[in-house]
Amino acid sequence: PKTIYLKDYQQPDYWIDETQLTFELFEDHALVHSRLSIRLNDAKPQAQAQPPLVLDGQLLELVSVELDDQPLSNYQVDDDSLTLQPQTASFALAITTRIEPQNNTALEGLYKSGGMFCTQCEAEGFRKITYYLDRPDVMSRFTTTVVADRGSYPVLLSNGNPIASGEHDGGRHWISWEDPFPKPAYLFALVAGDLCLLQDSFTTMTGREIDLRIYVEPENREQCDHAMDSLKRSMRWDEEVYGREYDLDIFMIVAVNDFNMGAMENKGLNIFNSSCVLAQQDTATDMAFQRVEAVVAHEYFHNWSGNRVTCRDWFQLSLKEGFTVFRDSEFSADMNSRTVKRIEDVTFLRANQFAEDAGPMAHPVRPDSFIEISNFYTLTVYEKGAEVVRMLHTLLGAEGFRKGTDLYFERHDGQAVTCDDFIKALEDANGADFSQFKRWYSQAGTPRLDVASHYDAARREYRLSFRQHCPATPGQSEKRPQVIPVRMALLDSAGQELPLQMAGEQQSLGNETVLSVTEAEQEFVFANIDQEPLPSLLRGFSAPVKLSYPYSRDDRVFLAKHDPDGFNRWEAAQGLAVDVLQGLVEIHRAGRPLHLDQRLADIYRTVLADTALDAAMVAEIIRLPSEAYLVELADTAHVDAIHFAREWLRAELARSLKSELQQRFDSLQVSAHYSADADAMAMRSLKNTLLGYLMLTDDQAVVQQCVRQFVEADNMTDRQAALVALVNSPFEQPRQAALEHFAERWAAYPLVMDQWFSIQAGSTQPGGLERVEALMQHPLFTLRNPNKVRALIGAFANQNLVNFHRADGAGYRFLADRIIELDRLNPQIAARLVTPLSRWRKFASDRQQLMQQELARILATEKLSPDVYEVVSKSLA
Ligand code: HT7
Ligand code: ZN
Repeated sequence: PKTIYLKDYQQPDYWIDETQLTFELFEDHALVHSRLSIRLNDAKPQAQAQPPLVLDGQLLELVSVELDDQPLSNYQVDDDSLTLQPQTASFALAITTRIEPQNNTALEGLYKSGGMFCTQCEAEGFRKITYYLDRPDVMSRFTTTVVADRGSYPVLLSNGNPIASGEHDGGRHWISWEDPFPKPAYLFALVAGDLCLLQDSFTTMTGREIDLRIYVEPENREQCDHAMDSLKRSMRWDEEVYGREYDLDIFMIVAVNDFNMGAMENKGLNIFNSSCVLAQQDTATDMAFQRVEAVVAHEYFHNWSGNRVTCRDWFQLSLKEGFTVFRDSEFSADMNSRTVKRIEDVTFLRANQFAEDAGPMAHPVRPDSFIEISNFYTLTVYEKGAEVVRMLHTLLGAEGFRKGTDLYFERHDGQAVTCDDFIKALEDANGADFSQFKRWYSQAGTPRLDVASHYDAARREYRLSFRQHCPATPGQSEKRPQVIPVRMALLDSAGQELPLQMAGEQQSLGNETVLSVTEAEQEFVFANIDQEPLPSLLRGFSAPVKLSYPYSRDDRVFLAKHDPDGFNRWEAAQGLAVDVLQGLVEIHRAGRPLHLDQRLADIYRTVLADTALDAAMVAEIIRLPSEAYLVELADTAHVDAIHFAREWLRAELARSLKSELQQRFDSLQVSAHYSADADAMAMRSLKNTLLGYLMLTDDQAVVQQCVRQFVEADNMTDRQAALVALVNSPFEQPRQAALEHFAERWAAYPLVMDQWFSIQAGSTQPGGLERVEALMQHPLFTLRNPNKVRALIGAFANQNLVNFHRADGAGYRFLADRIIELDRLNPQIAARLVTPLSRWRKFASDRQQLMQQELARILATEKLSPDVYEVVSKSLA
């Protein structure tokens, strides 16, 4: 497979001004007729008289080609392209291709999900529909006609507004759609199916009435209200916070069951994985509700950050994804608890993106090269990209950032641009210079920021010394210092923030400031400090770095109890828990007995008694760091010891705090009727975290309480939490009974059954692999549905570390077999499953060998897709 480089980017030789498509859909094939108005790109210096036109196309049967209405036979076709030699600077090209959507298991291009036709064109799926200049800098006005049997496919949708419809013989009908906004082919969409409609409307800030539509399969009709509410709130928020108004008359969302990712922002016709649309008290957890809200917002926000202003090439993917993730996380923070949302995001980033940044697939937010672009829809491009935008927001302040985004949208509306263009707009609007900052886009790896302090009582000065270092990553051995904004405060012995003033400067900085660390080594000296303070550093996780300051355990206890900044209170408790756990892992490995550090129990006791503190915050503070995060932090991760130490600590905390846990749990039982608001969700989050601890106390009364909650819950959050607790417990009888009951009750609900698979796949009880192998045979399991693959195989390999990393390597063998099998059906999903094996360098040498062996076996497989080839070969390099 060929590597593509950013440095090789060139403008296209031709533009496509108009794209007229007609789809004739049948059960065993589809005919795609395209008529393209093409024009030579005269801004591009040409080496020869007129360059050939090379259209992208894959897995297509070419039926006919006409140039300016004359049949053409002088062209070349290979596996990836159609090449012809035009003689004029502008011309019309008509192409007919034949494809087989019903056999498309890769879910890229036009495919069938159940009884419905749908498309997924990002990044390079359009070339599986017809020959085209399938690159994001070629933007065209699309008109699409869909023809299909009226009985089976009464609903026919595409981008834009419907402009005409009619009947054909034989029960077939057609509808034409016109999208007035030029767009790249990756934003094209088509849906045909027997769908029911939830309809609403939204009045924009200039008084335009937008028709909002959510299409789902009839049995899901009752589960769309939350998505619709989320959509309306997103539309209002984007007007208020970014001044962005929706631009078409209709906005449509369609839910499909088979989808490779969460959703897709096609212009005016978003296609969603049903897991990101459907949410109802009885079937969806609070987490699912929040995910629906976030994904609906994310896709909607793309209408400006992605569609109106799009990417010049796929190396710029974070231009739209990093920015849009930042936008959706700020939206969620405004809709729910800001601090809790930040804690969730940071927890996720540190356990997962930091691991990616330290692994063989590490790449900059703007990658320099790729083999298969689908492999670069990564946590680095999305989540780290969002952190980079967040730092820009921090550096400019909300107002400056808004001035910058206003200029960006105004200057680049209708264009395909780069990350540099985004930065330039922020610079120009604010008179700022981000030339050094831009290293965040080009350097991979997570910087370390080591901080030391010195207090000079005589001079009343406090000095913070920073040293930054970014480890080598594949292809980048040397790194230059980055701009690291450190939001911070200094606390006195009562936990009060001290007024800040830099030595030698008159200006008062208030009680909190943002230090810009730009050098490899840099010092900041604060004046007029009367006693040695304790620093509260990197508040709100103001930069995606690994900060290290020599806090003692007592310092962390102090910060956990007194830091006025909620995020850093949580951070201090986490830091203490990490320190305690790392100590326990070592003690356990040395064969010595474990003891509970009472300081951790003391913090937990204090927050459990604090009824004024947001219940969701209490839940976050008493949640121990995940095994995955402990693996990421370790130089060599000893999975069994990590698991043992963490479980031991959980059980020990549960025993020590039994009465406090039970008391708080009981106090939350009285909560009245179900509600999906933030407070009710916070209560459930805490209640179920407490239940998880209480179940470790070997108390039959608690087991009964858990069973009761499972049976009597009036919502899926509580029911699922009880099931998780039972499935992870040693109590065979109630566990089996609950699993059977659940499967019987929810067999007809695929998304609920995904949870059932996932909970079992994640169970750390012994015999995990055998359970997963048995579940693969379950009639509802299929490798063809990405949600099922993620629920069972993904959950096992990513979340069940002790069972996956079995010493005999059977977990690795199982995963490699599934990757090989799945690669023939769906390469994108197969490639994503490689991640846990790719991290082999993290583990002890016996595991390393076994994992490498399986990677080598995958690499030796015949006809491997470029997707899997890229990830596996880079993992072994
Ligand atoms: N922009 C969308 C990306 C996407 C995608 C990429 C590759 C393969 C399948 C896909 N489905 C959706 C999603 C988003 O970030 O909004
Ligand atoms: Zn996105």
